[in-house]
Amino acid sequence: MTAATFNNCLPAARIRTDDEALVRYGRDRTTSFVADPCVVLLPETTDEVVRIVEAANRDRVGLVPSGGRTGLSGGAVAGTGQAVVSLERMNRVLEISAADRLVTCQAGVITQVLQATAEQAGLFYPVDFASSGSSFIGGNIATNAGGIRVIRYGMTRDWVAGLKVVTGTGDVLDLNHGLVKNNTGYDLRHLFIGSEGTLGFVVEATMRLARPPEAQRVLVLAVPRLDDLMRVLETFQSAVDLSAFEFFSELALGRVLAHGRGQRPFATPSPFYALLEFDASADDKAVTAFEACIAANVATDGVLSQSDAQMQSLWALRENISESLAQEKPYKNDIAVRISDVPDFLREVDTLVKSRYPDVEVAWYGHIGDGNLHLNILKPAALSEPEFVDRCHHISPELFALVQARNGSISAEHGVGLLKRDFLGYSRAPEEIAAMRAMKTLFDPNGILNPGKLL
Ligand code: 2HG
Ligand code: ZN
Repeated sequence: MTAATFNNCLPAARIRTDDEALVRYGRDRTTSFVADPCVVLLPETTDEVVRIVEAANRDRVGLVPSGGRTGLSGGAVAGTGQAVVSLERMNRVLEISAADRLVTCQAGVITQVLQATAEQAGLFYPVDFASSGSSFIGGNIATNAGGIRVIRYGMTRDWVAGLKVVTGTGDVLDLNHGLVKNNTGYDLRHLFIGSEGTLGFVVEATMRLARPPEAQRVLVLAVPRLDDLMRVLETFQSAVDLSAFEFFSELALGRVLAHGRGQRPFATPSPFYALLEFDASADDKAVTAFEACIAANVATDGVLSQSDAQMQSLWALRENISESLAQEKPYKNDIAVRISDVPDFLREVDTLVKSRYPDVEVAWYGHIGDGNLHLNILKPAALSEPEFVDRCHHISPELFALVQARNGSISAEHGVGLLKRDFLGYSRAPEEIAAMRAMKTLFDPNGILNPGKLL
C-alpha cells in the first residue's frame, strides 16, 4: 500500500510519510505491539474523512482512527501498510447551548478543553480521568471511557446526546441531534459508542453538560484487608453521595512515591488505601462513617483534605499510579464484576495470583466503587517483554475464567483493542459476537476500519 491512495483526499501538507509522524501517530500507550503505518492523514473536515474512506475502500487500505493515543489496549496501533487518520485538526468547539445544556464539538477536542469550555459557560462536563489533558472526546466516545467519577456520573455513553459519524461505507450519519427523548427505533448512536473505530469515524459529538457540583472533599483511608474495602464502601454509601470511591495497594502507592509524584498520606503504611470524594456539605456524616469504620477495624487511619491543594495532592496518589508503573511495562487487566460480587471475586483472584504465580508482583488499584479493578502484573526485570507477555497470556485465561464465572467484564473501561481481542469470548457469548460481526459487515463491508481490533 502507498500513500498515493490518498493524494486527492487532502492537501499534500496533511499527508505525512516522514518517520517522525509514522512513529508518533502509529501507536497508543501500549508497547508490546509493532506499529508500522505507511501514512498519517490529518483531515480537517467531515468531507475529507469521507474522501479518505472512499479511497481506502477503492484500494483496500486499512484505516486506523487516532485521537489522543492514550489508550491502553492497542486500539490505535497501526499495522503494516495501514493508514493512520488523526482527528487532531478537527478540534473546534462548534456550539454551546446553556438552555439545552449541550456542547457540540469536533472529535479532536481534548477532554480538558471540553471541561474548561463547560466551566466558562457555568456548566460542568463530569467524565474525568488522569489522561484528560491529552485524550480526545472522539476517542473517549469510541472507547466509552469511564474514569474516576463513574460512581456518580456514569460513563461517556451517558453524556452523548448526538453523534456524527462517517461509516466504513463513507455514509455520514447524524444521530439523535441532541434530543432528550427520541423513541424512533434502534438508537444507532449507542452502536458507535465503544465500537473502537471498527464501525465508523466519530467526527462530531454533542455532549450533555451538568450543573457544577458543590465544593468537594477527599478522604484517604488506610484499609488493612482487600475485603474491608467493600465494608468501607457500604458504610459510606449509606451515609453520603460519593463522587468517587477508588482504591490502591501499598505496592502501587510505593511506585508513585518512588517517582516523586506524591507524599505518603500517613506515617504508617497500610496494605490498602481507599480514596473517597464527596460533597463538602456532607462532612459531618462522613466523619461519623469514618468513626464507624475505625470502630469496626475496617479502616485504621484517615486524612481528610482541608484545602483544594491538599485535595489535588491526595488525588495525585491515585491518578499517578498508571504513569508511575509505565516504565515497568506491566500487563494490564481492567476487569469488572457486579459490586455484590466484588468481595468474593477479590478473594478468588488474590488466591489465584498468590498461589499459582507467587513470583510475580501485582499492583492493585482501581475504581472499586464501580466493581472495576485494575490489576497490573509487573514485569520481572529478568524477563524480556515478549517472554513476559507470553507468560501473561497463560495467566489471563485463568483470571478471565474467574471473571466469566461471575458474568463479569474482561475490559471494564480500556476497551478490547488488540490486547484483549483473543479473550473476548470470556465476556461475550458466541451469539453476541456473531451479531457484532454482522454489524461490522453492515457498516464496514470491506473491513477497512481499524482492522484486527476488537473482533
Ligand atoms: C486508571 O484508572 C486508568 O488509572 C489506567 O484507567 C489504569 O493503567 C491502568 O491500568
Ligand atoms: Zn481506570
